[in-house]
Amino acid sequence: MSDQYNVAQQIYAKHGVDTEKVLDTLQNIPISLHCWQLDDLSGFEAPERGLSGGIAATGSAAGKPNSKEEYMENLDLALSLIPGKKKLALHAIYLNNEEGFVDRDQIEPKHFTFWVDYAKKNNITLDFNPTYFSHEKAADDLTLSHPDKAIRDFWTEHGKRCRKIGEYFGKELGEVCITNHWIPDGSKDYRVDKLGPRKLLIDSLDKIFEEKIDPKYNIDSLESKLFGLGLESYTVGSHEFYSNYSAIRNNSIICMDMGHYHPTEVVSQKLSSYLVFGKEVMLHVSRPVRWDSDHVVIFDDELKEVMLEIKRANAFDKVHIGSDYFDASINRVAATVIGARAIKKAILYALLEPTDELKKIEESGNFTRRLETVEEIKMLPFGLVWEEFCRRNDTPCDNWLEKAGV
Ligand code: RNT
Ligand code: ZN
Repeated sequence: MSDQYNVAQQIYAKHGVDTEKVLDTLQNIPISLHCWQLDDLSGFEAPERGLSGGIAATGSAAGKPNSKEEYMENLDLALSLIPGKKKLALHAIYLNNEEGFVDRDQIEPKHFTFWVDYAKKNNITLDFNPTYFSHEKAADDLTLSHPDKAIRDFWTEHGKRCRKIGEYFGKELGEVCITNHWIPDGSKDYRVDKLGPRKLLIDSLDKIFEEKIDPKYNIDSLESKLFGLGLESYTVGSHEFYSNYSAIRNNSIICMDMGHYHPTEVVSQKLSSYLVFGKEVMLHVSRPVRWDSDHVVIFDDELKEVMLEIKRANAFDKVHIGSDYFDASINRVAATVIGARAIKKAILYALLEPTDELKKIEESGNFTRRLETVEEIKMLPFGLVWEEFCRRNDTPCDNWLEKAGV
């Protein structure tokens, strides 16, 4: 234990915060690291195939992995630089198809056994994402809501199979897998019939979720979006659509991506409206910049605010925290690590908040005092506790870029 940490411990104790308890709690809150920042979402299915569906990884930094082996080495390195508990969020295109091409409606757990082995070896667990894009059957940017039944059936089959893979991960690894469904479906320009595609989407989702799967092993989340690149005018799977679908059907939870709302609309303000109903929520921690939804996450105000909301609601067991960003303009391993560390820092920051003290002031009705206290506690020595966390996890706390040879 460093002297500096001891000082921080005493300062926080004066505010009624036990830093030892906080460090224990932080240790066990997993973040689900997305696998796709490391290779611009190329995957192993057909890496030469470009991205579709209104998402893009832009930039030309060197170091994109040239093989699966290189990819796995980079993943090892990234994981070693992120302190604390981790899950890994896979996409369906990161399958093993070394024995021949396997289409999305054909994937099975056996194409992912190497990930289960990897997870066991690295003491992590897994989440999953169907890949409803970057495929010739998604060329119209319509999948589960496509007017052509054959195309809808293809993607419905993909969704069903992904849930079974999620169940397999959950059984093998002893921790629930969140299978997160995001579809690109939308329209670039003015859409007249906005109801029709949503009816088709309801129907496809009902089919995907027909089979009950034990939520001990797999939970499905539905990720909404405001708009995609080239799909600016209409998104079938909007926030309102999925909120209603999951509440009415009670067969899934919502995934809120922090980059998927209007610029002045923030996830931190929405969370409590789900938590108050006892709902679980999946989070995609991302960073919107103007029209882009996927910049590398940094330790900014909204990230802190989101974690504070979870902490104040005592809901770290209800909110599944995953990352989601892609940037090809900087080193990809470093980008992965910078974002993940920012998320962990924000969780720590939230856990260290003297929430009881603040709530008491609020209840007293002294709002001047409330604002003053909120401002002053921002100066508490949170960084010293972060250093201690990194130290206890044998992870560098500064200059890790050089230390790791990134
Ligand atoms: C896209 C969604 C989605 C994707 C991943 C790759 O806007 O955020 O989560 O980023 O599925
Ligand atoms: Zn997302």
